[in-house]
Amino acid sequence: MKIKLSASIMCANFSHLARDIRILEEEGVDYLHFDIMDGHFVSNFTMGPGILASLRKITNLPFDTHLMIEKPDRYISAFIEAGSTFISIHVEACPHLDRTIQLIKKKGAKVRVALNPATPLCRLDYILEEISSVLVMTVNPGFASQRLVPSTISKIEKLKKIIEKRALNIDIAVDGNVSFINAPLMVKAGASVLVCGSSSIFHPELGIKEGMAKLRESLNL
Ligand code: S6P
Ligand code: MG
Repeated sequence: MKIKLSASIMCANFSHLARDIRILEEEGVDYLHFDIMDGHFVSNFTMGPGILASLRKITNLPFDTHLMIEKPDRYISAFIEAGSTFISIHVEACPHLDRTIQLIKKKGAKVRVALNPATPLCRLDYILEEISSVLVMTVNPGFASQRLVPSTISKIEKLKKIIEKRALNIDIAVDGNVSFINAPLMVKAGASVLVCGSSSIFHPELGIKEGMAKLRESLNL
């Protein structure tokens, strides 16, 4: 599968968002990743649908929206109307997971189902045919600049085998500490969508262009 890069906007410079998005477009990223946090499912706060709607006017890049919120059903329509192409929901926040998946599809977006590092793959058993991708959290959600949870690499490998065995066309997306060192390991394990934040594209010691070049070099892209 082609490797797709999803730029984590949470790690961009919020006082220069339009400028950063222009650079990301020039650099050929595939998606913009929006981390939505409500102070409950995770302890941090980030942004709401208004910010996405306003950025929707300045770019055609697909929006990859990651809901780290309680009761996500309440806000799915708002984030799709704000321009999201993909909606990620956490199994840990969805007691009626199939219903939430069907709601996203009915509203016209593609579904990614996200798993925290300690959540087992068997939570996907009965919904895998219904979704376009799985988001494997490779850090505990809530914050940028964390260290990889090492057991998530074998989790990606196991998920890849399950997808192949069931002959599905599903992307494995990975989110958290996708660094120049970890990214190739994640891709080797089976990941095809990389969420890129402060460990690569928005590395604090590099500009976006240098971060992209270094990431591409590490992946031979
Ligand atoms: C974490 C969030 C992520 C981060 C991204 C940051 O809760 O879902 O999308 O924004 O992982 O990247 P990094 O390279 O700082 O871990
Ligand atoms: Mg995320």
